[in-house]
Amino acid sequence: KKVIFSGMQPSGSLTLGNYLGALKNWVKLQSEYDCYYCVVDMHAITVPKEPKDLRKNTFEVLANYIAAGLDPEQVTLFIQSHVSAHAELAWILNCFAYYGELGRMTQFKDKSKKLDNNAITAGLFTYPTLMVADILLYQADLVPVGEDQRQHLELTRDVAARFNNRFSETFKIPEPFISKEGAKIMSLQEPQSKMSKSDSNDNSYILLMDDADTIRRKLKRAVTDSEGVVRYNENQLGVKNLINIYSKITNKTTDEIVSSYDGKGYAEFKNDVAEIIIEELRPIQEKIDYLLKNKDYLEKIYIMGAEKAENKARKTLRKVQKKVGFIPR
Ligand code: AQP
Repeated sequence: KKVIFSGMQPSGSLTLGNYLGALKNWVKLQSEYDCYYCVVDMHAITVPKEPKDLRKNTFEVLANYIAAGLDPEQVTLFIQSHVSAHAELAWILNCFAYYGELGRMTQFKDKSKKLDNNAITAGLFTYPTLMVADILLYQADLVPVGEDQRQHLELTRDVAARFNNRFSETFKIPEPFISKEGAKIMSLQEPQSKMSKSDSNDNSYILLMDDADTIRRKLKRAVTDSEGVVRYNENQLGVKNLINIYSKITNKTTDEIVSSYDGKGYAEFKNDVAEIIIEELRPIQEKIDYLLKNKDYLEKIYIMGAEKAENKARKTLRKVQKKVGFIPR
């Protein structure tokens, strides 16, 4: 079986963007591939984070994975910090990634712009090499992510090829797996930027855990434009984003959606989008509630997952350590 690796940060609770852009695809791929799905808590401390929130969000993300349909018996679900090979390989790869290359990462540029100078950590800068290590440790063939992660995937391929050329064939060069429609869900408040769970404005995102009234309220407040006509184009980014969400959930084409709102206004359209989201999330939310009340079960899952992940990761790490010249103990 071909291998898949992907992960999400417990930098908050998961958004509709995380779900439609990535998690939904993970579920589709689980029976066909050998999947490693991780909660990347080490990535989540690259920006300031309260320890108690990190613990809470880590449990939530794991519960969200399972509730969205990932089967813990079929895929390997684990927490990144439980497998120390991630940190160990990341250090080595930091010595093969270039300063200039990391400086060109748009996620770093976007995130560092929002922080005070003395809050921009070295960890935020080297975040991409930790992600490179995550992927390469499992010799992943495919990495299902949202469009926003494409650049980090390119870096992963470059660093892997560089290492292979310098020594000998060590890493599999992974392919990104990015579904086209709705690959990037945008903020409801600033539809030119992506929907992000760490956005300070909570009207900008829908969480998988938002209740029906919250979803209705956030949709009512979603930014649109003064055109007043439901159309799919670059001048109506807010409306376009809502059409994408609608399409991704119902599998209707954007054309079908646009024609069904011929002569109707934004209020009715937004109202329908809200109800579609609520229906999609209802069964997931019931499972999330149940899982978060059963932490013992979640603990069993992540312990089992870490053991499986560690076995695979250790093999790659040993190979790499030997190639760079570290003496085995
Ligand atoms: N808006 C989005 N549309 C589509 N896909 C998205 N993803 C994230 N936002 C969108 C995909 O979700 C996965 C998890 O990403 P992550 O948690 O590693 O971090 P991120 O990409 O930085 O996601 P967020 O929600 O924006 O987190 P913060 O706010 O902490 O930075 C990835 O596959 C990503 O592509």
